Amino acid sequence: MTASVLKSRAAVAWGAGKPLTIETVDVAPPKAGEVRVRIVATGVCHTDAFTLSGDDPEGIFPAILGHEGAGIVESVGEGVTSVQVGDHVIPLYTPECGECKFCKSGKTNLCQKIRETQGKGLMPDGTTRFSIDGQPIYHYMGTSTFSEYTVLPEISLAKINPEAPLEEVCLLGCGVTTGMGAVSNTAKVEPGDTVAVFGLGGIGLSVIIGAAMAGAGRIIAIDINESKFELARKLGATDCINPKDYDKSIQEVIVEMTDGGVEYSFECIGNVHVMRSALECCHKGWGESVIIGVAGAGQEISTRPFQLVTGRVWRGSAFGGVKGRSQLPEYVERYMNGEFKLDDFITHTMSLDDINDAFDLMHEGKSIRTVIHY
Ligand code: NAD
Ligand code: AHE
Ligand code: ZN
Ligand code: ZN
Repeated sequence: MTASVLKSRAAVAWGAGKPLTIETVDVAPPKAGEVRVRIVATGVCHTDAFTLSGDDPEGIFPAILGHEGAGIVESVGEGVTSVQVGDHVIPLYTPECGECKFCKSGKTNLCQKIRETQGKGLMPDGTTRFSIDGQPIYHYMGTSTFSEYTVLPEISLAKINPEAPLEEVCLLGCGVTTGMGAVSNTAKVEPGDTVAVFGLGGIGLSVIIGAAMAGAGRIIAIDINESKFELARKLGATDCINPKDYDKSIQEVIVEMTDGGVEYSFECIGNVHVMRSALECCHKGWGESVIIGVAGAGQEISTRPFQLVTGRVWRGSAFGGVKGRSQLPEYVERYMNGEFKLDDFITHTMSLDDINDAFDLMHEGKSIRTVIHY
């Protein structure tokens, strides 16, 4: 049966700094190579707030934000073969085409097949599938999970175990995979290593899970909001420290605590000053710092080049280095096998109508993840 335009409830971001409003949006049928998905649940990640704030150089409005979702295929466009109606899927903001230079390199998960149009809020053919009374509404990160129905390229979907609870595994669409993957794929933490984690939101706490799984000997968790410490300890942090408790720099504190610095540090905030601290708390000669946090337009990192000359390494990680179509289903299986939990992260659940509260809770430091149920 040929798909037709669907009415969908969606949270629309009309401009930087403005609250989202719930609208009925027209969602066009999927074109060739595209898939329309009914989103069952979506997390709210700090990156959604970052873009809504106006700090994202790629921010474009009006748009439907959201990139940490899970859902069920509603209809498929011509030529789609890898998923069918009824399949359970996780949308991927980092697609995997398998044929571009990046996919073939074996060195990165950053498929570039549709990156240009995705960054402009458009589908690969340069148009949008969302509209209100004929006015186009832009896509976001190729996913737009703050809509009950969304359209994605086939290469932007990971097909997952239909037994997996979508209200939980949606968190594997960004936060938890990003943190765990940064430990195993980007840093490659080894048993006995000392690790420092800056920022204990959904990302930093997932780094802690990954570091504990990797057998890190010491996991130092750093945040200015001490209410995050309890869960950090539960997940495996051995030391929890608040930079505000010291009259010297946090990097000096960590270097003293660790007899010269950590093997690996992770910046999970998006603060360029903390990125410097994260690099400089690394051990001379071999310490590596992984930037995960996303910083606003115009912001730049700095350190003395001597820090790098003397063997520290600065790296970055997007979606934990995970190739979504070939590797994300395995994360779902590992979750289903009880290797790690997701419910610890879900501090709040709510309906789409209340989505602005999810952003407030995040800004107030009261949530780890809010999951929106449709
Ligand atoms: P969050 O808001 O839930 O958590 C951020 C944490 O940092 C909070 O606990 C906050 O108290 C803490 N913090 C803020 N300022 C601090 C400071 N100066 N010192 C110490 N702690 C401080 O955010 P999140 O959803 O966990 O996302 C974290 C960052 O990761 C964001 O920048 C987000 O955009 C980015 N991110 C990147 C990727 C990627 O693929 N690279 C994926 C997801 C999120
Ligand atoms: N649009 C921003 C870049 C934002 C960014 O770095 N996004 C991460 C994912 S954050 C998920 O919560 C990412 O995957 N980056 C790789 C990419 O290709 O965007 C900007 O600064 O322009
Ligand atoms: Zn995210
Ligand atoms: Zn590719």
